[in-house]
Amino acid sequence: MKILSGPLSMFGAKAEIAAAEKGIAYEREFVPFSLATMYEPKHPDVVRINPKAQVPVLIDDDLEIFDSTQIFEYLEEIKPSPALWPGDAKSRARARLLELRSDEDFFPNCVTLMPAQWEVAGEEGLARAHAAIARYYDEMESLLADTEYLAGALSYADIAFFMASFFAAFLGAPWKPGHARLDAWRSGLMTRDAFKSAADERVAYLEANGIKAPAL
Ligand SMILES: N[C@@H](CCC(=O)N[C@@H](CS)C(=O)NCC(=O)O)C(=O)O
Repeated sequence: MKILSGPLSMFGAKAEIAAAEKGIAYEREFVPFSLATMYEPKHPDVVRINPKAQVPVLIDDDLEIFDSTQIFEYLEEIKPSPALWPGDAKSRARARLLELRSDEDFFPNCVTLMPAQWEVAGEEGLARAHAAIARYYDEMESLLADTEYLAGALSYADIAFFMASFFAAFLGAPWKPGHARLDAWRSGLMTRDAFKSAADERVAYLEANGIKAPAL
């Protein structure tokens, strides 16, 4: 199995963490990426497999798929244990919704904080993104009052929000000191090899490129 990812790809890191948590052996290939040229030139397999030409892409013999959430579903099918979706239907639906919201509700606000977007967003847009991120952190902080992980046991929802909040932090939106449960949640995840190595690698890439990485 091969995962095409990127040295600063948060969606690629999701796929890498999930495969590692499951104990699935895979070869990782980073596509061309630099802070100056971003994902250009595109990797030919990425262009061929994903109409959006984005990573991650997973190749497993004759299977070629893309999108981090689709990759989660495939990994869960081929190696159900350890489970990364909860066992009962309602808990699983909640976990899936949290995973989707991390990508589609929380992360777009982080994209607004990227320097290339500042002019497009304007001051008001940036303020709106910061406020939305802060509200989301507050919501996750409350959720963690009753549970160690976002959806009960460790799940794909944790993987998604761990990486999304990592990106928010280095883009200038870390959570505030009042978010003690989020701190404990992230520290707990950082004791797991899969999470730690994905985060450490991204920190090393940022630092090698002169960008201050979030404190983990
Ligand atoms: N929904 C997709 C998003 C993938 C995505 O945005 N990938 C980024 C890297 S993190 C990418 O390849 N960007 C390059 C581009 O859009 O040209 C997923 O979950 O995999």
